[in-house]
Amino acid sequence: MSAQIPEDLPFDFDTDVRQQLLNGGAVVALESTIITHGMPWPENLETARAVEDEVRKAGAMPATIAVLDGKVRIGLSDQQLQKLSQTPDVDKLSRADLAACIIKKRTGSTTVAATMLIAELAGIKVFATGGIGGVHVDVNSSFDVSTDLTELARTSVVVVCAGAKAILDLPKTFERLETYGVPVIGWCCDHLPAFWSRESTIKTPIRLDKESELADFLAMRDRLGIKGGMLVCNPLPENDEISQQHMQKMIDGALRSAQQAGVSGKAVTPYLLSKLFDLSEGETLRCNIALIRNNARLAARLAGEIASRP
Ligand code: PSU
Ligand code: MN
Repeated sequence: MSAQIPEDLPFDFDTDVRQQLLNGGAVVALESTIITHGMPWPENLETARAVEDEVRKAGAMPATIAVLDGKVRIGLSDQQLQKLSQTPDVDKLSRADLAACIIKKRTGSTTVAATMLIAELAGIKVFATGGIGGVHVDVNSSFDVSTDLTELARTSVVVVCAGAKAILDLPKTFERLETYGVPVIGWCCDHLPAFWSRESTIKTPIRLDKESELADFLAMRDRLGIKGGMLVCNPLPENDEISQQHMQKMIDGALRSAQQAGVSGKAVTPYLLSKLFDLSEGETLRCNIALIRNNARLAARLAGEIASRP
């Protein structure tokens, strides 16, 4: 089914992405906070390119989303990708900050929440990321819960990830998603993945094994008029995982050091990811790259299946 391009919105579509959407072809949205705040240079740029290639090789069109000098870009050129990956002090945009960044003509990268919001407006149904944000372990004192969860509750986009980042309180994160009525799908697994590790102790609420099942599920939700996002949790390949035990020791160390340094708010997740990179001597980054590529491949196949339906 061919889509309509929302011409009245302040969006700049990449020409290929626009054409693909008009043709009703498969498009996969990609976020940009992982480029600016999630990975160091030059791995951030290499990964952004590799992820786009994975989507293309699997037969879909990648659309990396960011705000560049106040313009919402749906699909970045290689030059724009290069520039963004080397620009310091880029804003980290969530639902709350998006409009302000546009009117102030600033440059910002989009988190899962902001990317979902823009993808839905642009008519893109599938989105691939590494891991979503969620409930932080110190939630009782910090009240820190990622907007990614509320966005999943309200915005109708399929988000493919390797679970929530394991720096979080995973049981509380999935409890919250259940409260919000967000379907959490374990892709070919009985226990949900824990980002760097293939498995957590949390049982998969809904297990799916085939692309066609996911498309049927989505179509049935549409028929029932159920709005909101879905989370597809895709365990990373076996050879790329870091064992849960080994990860937990490093996560505890990173959390202690964040507390000592007094890090709070938007800075917490980037701080923890970079601390883990140091503690693991680069292993967590290698793993993060493998899992996002893996998610991009699955997202492209799902987008293809969904686009093939009338
Ligand atoms: N996935 C990754 N690395 C990241 C992120 C996701 O592999 O850096 C980003 C996403 O943009 C996500 C954000 O929305 O981390 C969560 O930030 P916070 O916990 O501050 O909501
Ligand atoms: Mn937060």
